[in-house]
Amino acid sequence: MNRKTGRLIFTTMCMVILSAAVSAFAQTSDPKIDRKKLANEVKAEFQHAWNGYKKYAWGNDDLKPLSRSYHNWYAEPLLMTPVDALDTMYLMGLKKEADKTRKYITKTLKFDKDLDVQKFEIVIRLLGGLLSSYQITGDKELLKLADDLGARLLPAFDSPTGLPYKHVNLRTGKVSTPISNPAETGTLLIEFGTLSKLTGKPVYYEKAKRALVETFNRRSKIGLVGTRINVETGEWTNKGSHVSAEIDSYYEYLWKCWRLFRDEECRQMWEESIPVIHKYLADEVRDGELWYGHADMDTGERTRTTWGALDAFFPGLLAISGDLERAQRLQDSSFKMWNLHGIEPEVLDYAKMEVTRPGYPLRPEIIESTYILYQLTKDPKYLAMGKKIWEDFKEHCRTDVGYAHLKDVITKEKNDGMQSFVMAETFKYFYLLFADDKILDFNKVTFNTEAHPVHRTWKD
Ligand code: DMJ
Repeated sequence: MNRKTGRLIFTTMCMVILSAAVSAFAQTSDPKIDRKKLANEVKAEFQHAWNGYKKYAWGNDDLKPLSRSYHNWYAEPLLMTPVDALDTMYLMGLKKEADKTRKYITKTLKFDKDLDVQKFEIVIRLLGGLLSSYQITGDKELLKLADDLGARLLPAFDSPTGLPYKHVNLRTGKVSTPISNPAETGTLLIEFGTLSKLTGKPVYYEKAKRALVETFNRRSKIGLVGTRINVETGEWTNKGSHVSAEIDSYYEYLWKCWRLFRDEECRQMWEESIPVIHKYLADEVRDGELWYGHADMDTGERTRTTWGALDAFFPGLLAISGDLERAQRLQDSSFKMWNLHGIEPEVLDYAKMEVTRPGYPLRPEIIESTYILYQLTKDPKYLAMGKKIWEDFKEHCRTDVGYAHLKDVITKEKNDGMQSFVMAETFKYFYLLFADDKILDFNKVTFNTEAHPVHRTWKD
């Protein structure tokens, strides 16, 4: 064991002991939060949204809750909502409904289609969803589907750099859209790596790992990555650096792939990246509020003072990687953003506390971080935070047939959309926050970026 690994294990052990100590006190200390009641409420609301999907969008990708119709991403549906929702149903104990849905998926879903799909979205939602539900149920048909999908996506990696193209045709393997971003080139290894481990085919791990490393290798001299990259030349086409859209889950997978696969190179890439993020992106405003803004990847100079709904995953990532101090301060900032209008905006200028992009498409990241922080601290503050977020979410986004995006968090005007991630992530994290901790062993699970839980069931 080297010194870094030793330090890491020591820090993790301290966190576990500390969590256990506060846990005994915290679990009984707040009579106002009835976790069981809240968990049941979340489950009932998940069923409400699922029933809306079944009634008005069955067999299609997403429900449109205002027009009571449906939306498909491509010319033919790929069952985004059922696949994304399936493991949430199992975790909520909705076994009968989940079994019915699983059989429907294995009978209906086919990938031999002439569709140019966006590889990243298909990987995190469909490949991730099929693999986690396979691990939960042992249904080999789900693994077969995942293997078929994985093989059809592989041509995307055939670029001169090994960085994958953004789109690939599921039938022909034809690739398109060479301008991609770190989130799309670097958020593949949990899914492809797990597929390798479960099928015994190393090619999946190798291609996705190379894409992650090639992304890291193109960091600037000061160690930051940019927003857009050309996968044919390896040149950056947008040099904005941040932890927000188009970069976010690249960092998430550096840490999580070390955790899931014990891949030492992933840990090293994470350990080289994180101090640079703190140095150039962290920003303190007013009386010691911590936020993370945008900077130029070459000079490190501040370019924007914005934070948003997508960025709100970062406190959770800091927490699981052992930095509880920054994680808690940053989560307070996200919660401040949420409370500004009683629902968080897509983007906020934290220096001025002004909304710059007012939509809210039912994003899960803030509740994901709340759940992680509660698991690691057992501080009832996070239950209270989750309860407030849940109540606002229900009040402003619920419709008669499901949940709807908000066009504007200030006016609370709704938009006609309910993306599949609300079933995979938003309801799941709300539920896991309030439900019995025994439902899922937090110390053994790794969530992909779409909240599909993956377990290390293999031996290296
Ligand atoms: C999800 O599809 C994933 O969490 C992704 O990493 C980011 N965006 C959405 C949810 O906001």
